[in-house]
Amino acid sequence: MERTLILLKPDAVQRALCGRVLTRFEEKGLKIVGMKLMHISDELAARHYAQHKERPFYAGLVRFMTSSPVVALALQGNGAIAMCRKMMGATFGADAEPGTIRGDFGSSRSFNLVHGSDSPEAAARELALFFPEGLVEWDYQSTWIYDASEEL
Ligand code: 3AN
Repeated sequence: MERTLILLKPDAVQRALCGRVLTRFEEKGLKIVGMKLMHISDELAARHYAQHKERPFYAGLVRFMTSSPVVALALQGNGAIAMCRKMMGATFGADAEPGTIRGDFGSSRSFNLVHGSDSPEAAARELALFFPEGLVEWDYQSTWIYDASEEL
């Protein structure tokens, strides 16, 4: 089982697309083991994007990511990291294939709706940054479908 950090970025939240994007991940079979709406501080953005510090787009990227709330998600599943990256599509919507999240919902060349960890090392680092309190352990139970609450 792998876990990955997904961020629904400020443009996804402002465009009221959180539910639709989250639905795609849930329908694919990924399990939510962490979820919260939060403002990213300048310090957290700097730590999260440390590897891009020297890139020309860094300042704009940090400004964008701290401008409005994001939804931080920890998703779990077999091959979750690569699967989520595939579902996200190419970096910007204008280039992303139809059928991917960025390809279907985005046409910008700077806003791109979602972040997903790109390796097991990045996932471990990023999950610790966004969920220092830890993740939620739980199992799917069919009793919730059949309203057998007295058996819980
Ligand atoms: P991805 O999110 O597809 O893994 P990376 O890792 O190349 O993309 O870049 C990390 C983030 O930096 C991207 N999600 C994007 O928000 C931002 N970014 C990358 N390239 C550019 C660029 N040329 N202009 C503005 N932002 C960029």
